[in-house]
Amino acid sequence: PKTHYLTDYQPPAFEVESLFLTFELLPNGTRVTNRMQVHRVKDLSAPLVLDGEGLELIQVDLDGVALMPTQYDVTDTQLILPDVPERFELEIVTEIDPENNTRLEGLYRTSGNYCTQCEAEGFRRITYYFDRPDVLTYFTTKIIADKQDNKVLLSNGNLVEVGDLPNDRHYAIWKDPYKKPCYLFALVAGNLEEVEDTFITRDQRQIDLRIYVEPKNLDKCEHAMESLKRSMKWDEERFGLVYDLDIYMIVAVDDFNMGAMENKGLNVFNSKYVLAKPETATDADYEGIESVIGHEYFHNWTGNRVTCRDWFQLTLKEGLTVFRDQEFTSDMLSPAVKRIEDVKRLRNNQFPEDAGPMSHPIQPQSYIEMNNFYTMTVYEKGAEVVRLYHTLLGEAGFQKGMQLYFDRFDGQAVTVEDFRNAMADANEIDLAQMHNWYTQAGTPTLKVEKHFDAATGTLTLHCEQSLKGQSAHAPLLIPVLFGFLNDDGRALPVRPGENSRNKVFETEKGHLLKLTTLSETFEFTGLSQEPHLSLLRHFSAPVNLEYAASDEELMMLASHDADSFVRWESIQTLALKNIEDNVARFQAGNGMVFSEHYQQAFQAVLEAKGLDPALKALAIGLPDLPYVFEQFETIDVDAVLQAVEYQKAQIAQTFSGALDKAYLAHCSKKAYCYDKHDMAARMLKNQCLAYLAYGAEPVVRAVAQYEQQQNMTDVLAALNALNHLAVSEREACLSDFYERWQQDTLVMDKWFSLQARSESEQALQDVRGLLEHPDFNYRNPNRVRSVLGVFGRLNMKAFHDASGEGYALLAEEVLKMDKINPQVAARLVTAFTSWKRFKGHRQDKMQSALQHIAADKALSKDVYEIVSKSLE
Ligand code: BAL
Ligand code: ZN
Repeated sequence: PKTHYLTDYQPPAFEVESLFLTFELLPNGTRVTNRMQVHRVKDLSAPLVLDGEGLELIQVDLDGVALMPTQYDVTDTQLILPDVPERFELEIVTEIDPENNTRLEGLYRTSGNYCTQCEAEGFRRITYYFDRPDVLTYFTTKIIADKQDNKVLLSNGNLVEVGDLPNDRHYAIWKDPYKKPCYLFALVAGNLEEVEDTFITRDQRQIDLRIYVEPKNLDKCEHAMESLKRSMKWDEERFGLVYDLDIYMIVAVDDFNMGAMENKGLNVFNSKYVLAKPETATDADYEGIESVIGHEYFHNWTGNRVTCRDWFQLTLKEGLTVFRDQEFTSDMLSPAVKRIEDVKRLRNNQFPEDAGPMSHPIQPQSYIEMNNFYTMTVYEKGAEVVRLYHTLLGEAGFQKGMQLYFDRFDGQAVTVEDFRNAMADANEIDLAQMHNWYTQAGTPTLKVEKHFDAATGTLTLHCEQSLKGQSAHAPLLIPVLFGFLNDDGRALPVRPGENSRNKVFETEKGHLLKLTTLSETFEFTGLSQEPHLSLLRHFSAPVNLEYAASDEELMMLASHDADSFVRWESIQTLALKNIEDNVARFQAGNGMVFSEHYQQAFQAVLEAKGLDPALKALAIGLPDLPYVFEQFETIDVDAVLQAVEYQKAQIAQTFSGALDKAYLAHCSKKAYCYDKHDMAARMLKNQCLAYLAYGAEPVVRAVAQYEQQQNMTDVLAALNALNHLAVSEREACLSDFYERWQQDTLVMDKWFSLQARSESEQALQDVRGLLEHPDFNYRNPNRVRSVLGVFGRLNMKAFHDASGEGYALLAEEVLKMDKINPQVAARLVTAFTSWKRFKGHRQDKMQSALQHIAADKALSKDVYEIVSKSLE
């Protein structure tokens, strides 16, 4: 397969003035007529090359004259017209088969309805076109379909005409007044029902809001609609950005590769991010819906109005829009909780990606299959890099930069450099060094050493940055938010010494130190005592911090620091130290210990007065396994799992009374409400419940909570608590759950995923059973992910079973899935990418599984790219 390089970018040779698409919808033979007005902008002799895949070409007309097949070339991926005039009209007729499109790229059918997914390169599966984001044009779309099965006919922009046709057919014409690249095109048709509402913009325009769903789901749209209205209001208030069409439509479909898609005026969503009611959706689902609805809405400006020049710029729109959705959630719920959740997400998912064979900078330099680069790195690390600008410039400076960005680039396809220059020019500062964050892969390590001279009251902080395996990397600009504390946790003054005045700043987020070189010393004076350091407050840069804090210091920070992130981080570090210690003990054949300091910090936080219960829940939770694994050069699965098991059991045993008390104190009979206080209470209660299930009476509370059936958050937490136990209560609850919810696809995904991640001895066998279950469906990505994705990513015990059977099972399923949906298969195979990190026989067996996949000669380029890079 071909590798694409950023350095090969060439501007397009042709411009499309307008595009008129006609779809005659039929499940197995949809006819697409594409009429475009084109003119040449450069390269007088260049042929016209259009992208197209999986299309049956019926006819090509140039300026109204049908071409003979000898006048063009058709390959598997292109239509080439060697000789075209400077300005011309081209009409291309193709036929496609939506019913058998299991890749879910281009036009396909889901639950009997038609829908599209074009990003990144799906439009070429609809018609021959310039499938690249820097060719923008005005789209008009005519949809013709059978009336009986397609009451609703939707596309981008405004509805301009509808009418009836012979043979019980009808049509609709949609015109989008904004120029767009084809990846933002969408079409939806079928028998969907709509929920309607309106939003009044700050300039008093009324926008029609519509959510389209299958009739059975009409009662689950309220939260999504409220989330949309909140997003629209927030973007006006915080970013000054107002919606620009008269209608905003969201369609929920069950079969979707991504979470959702920001097509202009017509978002298509994975139903998981639309449908919710308290009985069926958890707090995490509600929060996810609000955030994804926000994300897609925010793309209307950051992505659609200003788009990407090429796919190497993906983080331009995704990093920025994730940053915006993070800020939205933070403003709607709790900023402290949101920041910690985002850091956990980054560390559990992006850090391992960046330490493995698929590691890439937020602006990748090359790819084989673009879909493989919709990654945690481009999205989440990309958002962290946008956050760096925000930290450096402050809210007002950042907004000035955004304003200039839109003033300069509205309606254009641009680059990450354009964004950086707008930020720099608007604030009249030099941000050139930020470039290094875009071009270097890997999680940087920030090492800090302190030295205190009591005689002069001077503190020196020596800071060093490094990137693993890169001896001479270009230095990153690392903003470090920090504070000094005395023994009681009170803030001490920060007075930069002579050499540090221009590197230490007062910002709206607190004291900020700017590290711009590989190694630098910062001096602080006027200190009457040696301060404790609170470093990387708010997690101000996506780095691994190495600072040798003592247990006493960590305990003090966990109890007293002004910054919630540092408080959480300090207790997490104590937990991690305890786990690491026990891993070493296990490996040496010694008994494990339960750290006194961790116990004290745990108790202090659990019993702290006035602390947000959500922060308590996060603090007393153990670091997630992927992050624990990341701490080790070589991963000893057995030792880590034993150490974590031990830690949970010790917590349950030592704190059973306090956990039970906290559990009861946060139980409530109140009806479900999506409210941060109620959510916080549920979070703490359910964290306690999870620990109690490792104690002396594991099932009592969980079974009672399950039986109450108060809301899905609590029901699922109860099932989770029971999930690792080999007890009849677990089976009884799971089967009751199945009986209640077997008709609800999204709820059934939870039932599948619970079993796929069970720590029980039976798990491997259970996963085999789930794949044979009548409700398992290889064509539904959510269902596949809820079994195989969860198994490979979250079930460390069963996936890494010493027999190697977990690996063999996933390898076979990847091969099977690759023939159905390569994008989904490629995600599943990432469970193997870190194989070199594992110890001994596991490493060998993971390698064999990858080699087995690689031996398939018909692999998709999606899976091929990941497997081949992993085996290099
Ligand atoms: N653009 C792909 C889906 C998303 O990030 O919104
Ligand atoms: Zn996005």
